Amino acid sequence: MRYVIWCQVIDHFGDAGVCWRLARTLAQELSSGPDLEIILAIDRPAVLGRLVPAFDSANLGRSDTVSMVDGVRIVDWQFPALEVDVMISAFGCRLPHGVLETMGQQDPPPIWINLEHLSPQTWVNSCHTLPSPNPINGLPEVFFFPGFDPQTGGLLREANLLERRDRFHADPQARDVCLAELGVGQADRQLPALLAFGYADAPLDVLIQTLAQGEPMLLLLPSGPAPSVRHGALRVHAFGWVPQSDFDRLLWCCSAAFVRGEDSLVRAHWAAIPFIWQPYRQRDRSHHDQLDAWLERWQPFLSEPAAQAQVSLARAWDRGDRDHLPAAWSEWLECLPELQTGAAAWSRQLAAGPSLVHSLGEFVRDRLESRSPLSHSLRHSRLDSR
Ligand code: TRH
Repeated sequence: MRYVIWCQVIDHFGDAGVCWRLARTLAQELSSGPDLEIILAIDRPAVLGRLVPAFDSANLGRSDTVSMVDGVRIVDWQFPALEVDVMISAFGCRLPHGVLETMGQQDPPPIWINLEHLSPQTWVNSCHTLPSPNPINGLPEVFFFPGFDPQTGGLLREANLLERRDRFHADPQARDVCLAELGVGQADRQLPALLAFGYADAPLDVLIQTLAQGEPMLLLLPSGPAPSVRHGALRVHAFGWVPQSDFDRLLWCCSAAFVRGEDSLVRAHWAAIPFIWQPYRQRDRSHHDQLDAWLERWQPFLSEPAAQAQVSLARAWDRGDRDHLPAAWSEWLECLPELQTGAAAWSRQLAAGPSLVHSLGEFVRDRLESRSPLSHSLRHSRLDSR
């Protein structure tokens, strides 16, 4: 059973970040026996190399150098995709020339899934798994939406993630060890930590000035690395960058976070901490609508004052509203205990649903079963009952 995931990196890290997490989780949780093959074809392997240090992007494509990492075969964009059972084009990427034709000549043709971006907006619910015939090869490309509602494919979540999170919190040394690995000094490791992972237009300077006037706190920045700097009561530690496999532990050290894009948004939900999301910037400013849809989803988990505090800070951060950020931060900080309870409740509700890989595996199995008996041998694809 051969899956090929096509990843075209637009910018930043999320395209590669989501595709890698999907590929790795499929390889670990979709057990179709010895013939399972998960292949990730990526057009800018160096971006993946930043996330996955075990992957040597410089060697990809050199002669027959093949990179196998965590059960995933990583290939370059010119990969000759033959005899593929499941084709996943991530975020609607345009498949390399020739792949569309090859797919059309394959018998039976591959199941073709277009893995869409995650959106908190509810319109995705009615579009999930809708097929669209491709004009070149006539094959149905199925739009597969991750999402927050049961009518979608759910969110990427490794089977043992929440148990690992809870074990981390139960271990009195874990946070100190993790922060020490980031280069945080012993005294500063006792402080409550806040991660700020935003886009260049985020008003980080105003946030630092505001935090400097508050209670002692450790601010973690994915820049540098550089020695910690003190600003009033604030310790700012630029830790550089951690491998994607350590990003969850980074979140688990924090009492709160600012995250962005798609993958770190989902990880913050699984960390079940109070957090603010900065959506990926869109030229038509539709990221404001994305944010408002996400803020709407907080309502059932928060009282009116806490929900308003979440809206005020998220909008001030997302819009770069330097004037309102200080007051919005103070208001949010006052609601932190309730924001913590609400974040944990929403996280539990999201975790009660099937993970994206589970939904994807079920969808593929149903499609194969609806085919001719020929595919009976493929029916052994199954998901561990995790
Ligand atoms: O980097 P991003 O802004 O990626 C964006 C979004 O995914 C957006 O939806 C997409 O359209 C655009 O790329 C092209 O944010 P995101 O999605 O959180 O991805 C960041 C990845 O980087 C995520 O997998 C976490 C990882 N990461 C690390 O591995 N180490 C780190 O130190 C940090 C801070 C992040």
